[in-house]
Amino acid sequence: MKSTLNILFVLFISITILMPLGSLNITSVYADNWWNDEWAYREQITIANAGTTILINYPAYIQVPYKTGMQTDYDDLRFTTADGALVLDYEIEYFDSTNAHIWVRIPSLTVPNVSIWMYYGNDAATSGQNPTGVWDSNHIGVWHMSENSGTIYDSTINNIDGTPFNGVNQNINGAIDGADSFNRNNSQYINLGRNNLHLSSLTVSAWVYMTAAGGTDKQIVSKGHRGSNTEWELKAIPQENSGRDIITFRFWVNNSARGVVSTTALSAGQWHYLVGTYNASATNNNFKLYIDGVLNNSNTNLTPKTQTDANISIAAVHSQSMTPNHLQYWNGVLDEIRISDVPRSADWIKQSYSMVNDQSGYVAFGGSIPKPNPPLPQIKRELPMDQISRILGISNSKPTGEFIQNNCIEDPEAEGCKQ
Ligand SMILES: [Ca+2]
Ligand SMILES: [Ca+2]
Ligand SMILES: [Ca+2]
Repeated sequence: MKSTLNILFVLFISITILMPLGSLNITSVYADNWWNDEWAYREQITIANAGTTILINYPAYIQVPYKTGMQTDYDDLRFTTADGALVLDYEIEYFDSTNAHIWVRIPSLTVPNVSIWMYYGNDAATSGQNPTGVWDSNHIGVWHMSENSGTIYDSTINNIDGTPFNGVNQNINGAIDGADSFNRNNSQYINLGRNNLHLSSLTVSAWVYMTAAGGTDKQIVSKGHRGSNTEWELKAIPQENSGRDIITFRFWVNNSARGVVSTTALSAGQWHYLVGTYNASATNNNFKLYIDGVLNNSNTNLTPKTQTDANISIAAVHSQSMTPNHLQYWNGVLDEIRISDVPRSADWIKQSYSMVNDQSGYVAFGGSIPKPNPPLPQIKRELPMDQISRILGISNSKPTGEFIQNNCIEDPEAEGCKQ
């Protein structure tokens, strides 16, 4: 505590001697104020950037361990930028007595890292969550699939909520907390609706776990089918007799595939992060497919996609022209499905994989810091310059910073404060 105060005192002097004569609002000299005196603790969180570009409005996945002083339901968590100027939007996907799984929107994830503050320790605080603020307007849908039953909620402002069909097992662990498990023998899928949602560029991503490879094509997420067209689809295609599946992200146009296919096949029984991007304005490599954060393959196909009036589905494709009207069911677990209306960058995708795959390698906690006592930012009186001179120790007695904080500001006439 003493050393902290002395450091701040040096800061106080160095700024003040540059000030013109007159009165001074002392609060303004502290560049790194305690954000809010109602909160008893803060801790620095440093997030490493896996790539080489700054990511704007990046939703960072952070596992926050429970700390003494926190509310047991984590209602008192708050996050701010390093300078305290911005309170950051966050969404708690899940919590228990050990930790909370949280998405925090980072305005600018700089290279090689960025630091933010996490505040906690306020028994009176109610939840500060703002999930729709975490997912910027390029996120069309975000499904954490953490529900154990009923509606599968979209965390974005678009509210593209899903309805499960035919006994989807919703109470299962995934890559990030809860997920949903699908048995193709029971024709299980999730209907997201929005048959009129037509995107130009897009990114489709999911964490996937195949219970078994082979069989038929297995849909992950798709915008459905009519006649000889499917608007878009991300799915697994079995390789004959190999026991492995390749992955494709594509349009189906007049009964022909237009898209990209993985150069490697995936085995069952493993989690993988799959991302397909389509850049509507690119004239080459407009399709890209990423596996586990790495570009696996790209392809150029400039044939435009055909809009269909079929629904968006998870774990199947909806067909307006076939009976039954869903087919190609997934077999296994799906988690964290997202649709965006921009082609996400390679660095964005690498970051998204890395923060889940190696959380402790990308998120560092700096240790709990209790609120200083007396709290420094509470010094709000405007003082005349002659008093500031005395407080600054431009005097024979040269009082220490700690002494000044505790005594001279409140009572400049006290012993040791006078010239
Ligand atoms: Ca509470
Ligand atoms: Ca999840
Ligand atoms: Ca679930």
